[in-house]
Amino acid sequence: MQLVGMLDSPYVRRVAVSLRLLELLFEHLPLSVFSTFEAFGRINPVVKAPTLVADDGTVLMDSGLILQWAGTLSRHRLQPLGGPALLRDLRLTGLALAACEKAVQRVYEQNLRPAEKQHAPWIDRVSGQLLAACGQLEAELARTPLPAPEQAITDAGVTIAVAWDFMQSMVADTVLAADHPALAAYAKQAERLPAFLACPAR
Ligand SMILES: N[C@@H](CCC(=O)N[C@@H](CS)C(=O)NCC(=O)O)C(=O)O
Repeated sequence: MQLVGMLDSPYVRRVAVSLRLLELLFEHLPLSVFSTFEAFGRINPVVKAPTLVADDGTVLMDSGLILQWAGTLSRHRLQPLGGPALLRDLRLTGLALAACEKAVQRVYEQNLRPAEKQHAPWIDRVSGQLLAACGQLEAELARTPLPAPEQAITDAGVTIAVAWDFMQSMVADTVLAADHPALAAYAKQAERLPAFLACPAR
């Protein structure tokens, strides 16, 4: 199978790291949704990253759906089987994905629109949502830490770590590391895992 997209996207990196943790072989095609829009569109006309081209040629989008499919191909699991552990993992994953989405929206608003067309109320709204997601994540990790990533990293752990790296690279002026010590500490540990080291964002 082929994974299409750049690792500076937290969603692409989420999938790449997870495929490695699941011990699934894949070819990585680092195409950009911006600078190589047309080449990307020849593989997936919708031009969404990540895109997975499955072994039978099916073109699949959305990191969560790709991971759902990948999970069926592996003997490993990245999510608890059920019960409160799964519920917590899904909640933390949802918060981390919301943080990614709001950070990406902020970046697109500020980097893709001409300055005179930027809408301050929208930027404020998105920044508030971004901080809300990070604040909830920080509070939950501070109250009940996740297991050390080298012991048992789950989908939530992977998603939190890639989200943190992306936010620190793109919106660190808003999401201050000093205000999120539990998130920063967890992500730092996760980034030392071989699966993360093999998928550098930059
Ligand atoms: N919910 C999607 C979000 C993916 C996403 O928004 N990817 C961005 C790159 S970070 C993208 O494809 N942007 C181009 C576009 O939306 O036109 C997922 O989890 O895969």
